[in-house]
Amino acid sequence: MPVGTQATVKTLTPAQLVEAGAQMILANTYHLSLQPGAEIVAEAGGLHHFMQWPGPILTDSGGFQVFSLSSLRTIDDDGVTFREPRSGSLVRFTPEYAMAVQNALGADVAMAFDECPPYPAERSAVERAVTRTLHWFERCLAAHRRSDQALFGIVQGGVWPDLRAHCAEVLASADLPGYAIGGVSVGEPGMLIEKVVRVTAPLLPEHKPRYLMGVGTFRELAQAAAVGVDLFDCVMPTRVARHGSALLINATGDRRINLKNAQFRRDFAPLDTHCPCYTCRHFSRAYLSHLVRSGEILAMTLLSIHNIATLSRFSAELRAAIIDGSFTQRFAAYLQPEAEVER
Ligand code: PRF
Ligand code: ZN
Repeated sequence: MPVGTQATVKTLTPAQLVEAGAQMILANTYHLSLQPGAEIVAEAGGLHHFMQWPGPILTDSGGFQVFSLSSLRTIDDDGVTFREPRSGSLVRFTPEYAMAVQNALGADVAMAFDECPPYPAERSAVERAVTRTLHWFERCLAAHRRSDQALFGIVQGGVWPDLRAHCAEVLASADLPGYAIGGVSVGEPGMLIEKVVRVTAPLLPEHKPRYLMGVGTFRELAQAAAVGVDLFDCVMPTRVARHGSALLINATGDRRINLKNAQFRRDFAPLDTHCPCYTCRHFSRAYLSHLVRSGEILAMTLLSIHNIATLSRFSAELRAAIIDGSFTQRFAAYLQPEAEVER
């Protein structure tokens, strides 16, 4: 899922997103509850209609954003109070409020309101976060009002396998339509991300979607898919695009190029000769380099199209390789520890 925090995947129209191969997008309860507010989106007929996105939408619950974006937050067993950066006013998020907002936004998938501890964190703090996340999950379930909206639970537990197992077991007993692995990619080294996902994914029901939140790179996607993760969201492809970088991938691995680099000023080849995206069908690296150097908005759009197309194609290749049995062989380079591949 490309990330459309503010009910827009930055710089792209829905038509451009569809053409780039995006199937489902993510939007944020935290941001949309502050601006324009859930009532306005509901009055517009819901998020799909408001933003004119034809495919499925998932809204994150705001739990993670409250913890990562707000200053002066205080957390108690009932919810979180924080200072809203724009107005400076105090805002309160509870599981009931997060569900009311998500019900009003009307995405296809709503996420439970969770507590995502940072890394590193004391084990006792992570234990408390798991207990809270599970209590809050029960309250989300009770407050959820829409039969046309799936509610996914979120597994927390930091880097402790027993806490992950406990959280996963309690959530799995609720027989939900889907499950997420939260609390990873919060500053820990790549090896730990892989390990936490490897121990957590198999604890979640095999026939329900497993969603790894806020991940990731090609390597992280391949490693997580290898242990049974189905769904991802990440700002990386669109964020690096807005900073002038393109993602490139071939049989031997992936890399990032920054179009500001002098070597591209007279490079009249497309970003990737094998990429069928709109950007690669029409424009040269030299033109993109010129747009980036000139600070033109079109650079962000064209690079975002290519980066989303590239990650969409990579996801499609992961799916195809799972189905035809070639996964382990085809993605071998990504399934080894990073140091061995990059040397
Ligand atoms: N919880 C929620 N959203 C998230 C995360 C989480 O733990 C993460 C962690 N990578 C990203 N987005 N609700
Ligand atoms: Zn392309």
